[in-house]
Amino acid sequence: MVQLFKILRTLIFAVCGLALFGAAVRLAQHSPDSIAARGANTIAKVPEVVVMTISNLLRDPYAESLTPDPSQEPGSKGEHFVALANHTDHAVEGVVLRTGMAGAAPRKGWRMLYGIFTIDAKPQYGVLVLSPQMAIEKVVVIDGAMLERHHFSVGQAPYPHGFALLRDGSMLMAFDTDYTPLRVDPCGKRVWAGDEGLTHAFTPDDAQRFGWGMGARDDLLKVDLASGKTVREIAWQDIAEANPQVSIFAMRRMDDNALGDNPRGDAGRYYDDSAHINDAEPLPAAFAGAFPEFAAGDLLISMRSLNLVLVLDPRSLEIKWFTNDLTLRQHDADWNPDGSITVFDNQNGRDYSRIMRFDPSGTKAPSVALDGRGYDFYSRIRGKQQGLPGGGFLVTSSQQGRAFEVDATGRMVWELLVRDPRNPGRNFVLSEADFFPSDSAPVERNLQCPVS
Ligand SMILES: [Ca+2]
Ligand SMILES: [Ca+2]
Repeated sequence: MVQLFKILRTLIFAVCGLALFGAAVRLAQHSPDSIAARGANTIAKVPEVVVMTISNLLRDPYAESLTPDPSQEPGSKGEHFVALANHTDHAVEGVVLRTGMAGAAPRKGWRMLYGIFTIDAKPQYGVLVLSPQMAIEKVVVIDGAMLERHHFSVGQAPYPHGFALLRDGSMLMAFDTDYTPLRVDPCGKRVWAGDEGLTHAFTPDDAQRFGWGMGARDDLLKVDLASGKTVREIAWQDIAEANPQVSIFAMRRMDDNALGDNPRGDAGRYYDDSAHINDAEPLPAAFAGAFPEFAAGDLLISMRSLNLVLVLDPRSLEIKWFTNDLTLRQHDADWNPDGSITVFDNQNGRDYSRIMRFDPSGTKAPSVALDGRGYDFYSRIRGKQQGLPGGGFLVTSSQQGRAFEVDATGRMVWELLVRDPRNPGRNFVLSEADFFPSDSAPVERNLQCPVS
């Protein structure tokens, strides 16, 4: 009898739960922002989270972040790499360096690496802070418990992506696959997890009040850096509609010959991943004088699917400049203090990647600023580039698990690989390496809390 009562009670609870869920779904159609709608949305995602959690338990979550080690591939010259000096209490394995090429010395300055590293005998997301002597001075471990997806704690993300060091020494971090971004203080503690998933780069504005990232809907998101809350969304379709004279967006639109008819205004829908925005970077006021065509705060945007790099006024959505005929599935467009724009040109599907330089004033023709053929440089997807003071580049060749620096004369000065000690011949994909001057105040603030 007691057993029957328990079964009946469970059934009644289940029916009530289903009825409530159904009511919430109906309400969601009328008021998508209501608490009931958000609750229904969260419940609807439970099966997906359960499947993801089980699959994460069954497979190596880092498997898809591994990539061939270029130094172990056929045809490699077999250069000698050595482990980085490590002044921290953490054991760091697999991060190896070679220097002293052609007598060149590394430029004086700090570097930060953001990616997956073997820390304390297991793969972990982290930030390594390298001294001007290229020694590891600090390790920030990003505990998987900090990561969230759809407001659930998930443990692992496939790939850490955008990174930025803020003036107070805290760090912005983005991950792929709509995991929420993080702000992490210099002591490695989470300040916040954002309210929306971000992918790719995550770039603060001048005041560091807001940051720009890319959302899961292939949109631009403006995020309040004090709270992690999204305050504005710009869909790529909004940009296309505001600029009907720029027909590039229609390249990813399906159309129909409509034989026997001649319809107007029937623009078809777009292919999936039509824009694939991967970078949005506000023009710093300090550089604005070098770009008279633009205003501080204008966004330099890369849209991978369209081979398109453009400058957008985020207020009016006017496209002020664009190029789409030289780069191929590019990433990381940067403003430079000399008035040029450089772009990490993946050249996806070809043999080598490169860095292109554009002069938006039109005075100088576009040029190849760094030709990957001289450096065995190829990253089919992803990648970061940073112009260095005095010339040269710091290049993150993500799909080689590699970073290298080239001086103003084109000499490679150092080269670093992130190997996976568990898998000889395989490297961890490296998200980003950033250079900072020796007297960088944000780096000093970051180092004030030595987490190791
Ligand atoms: Ca950039
Ligand atoms: Ca960059």
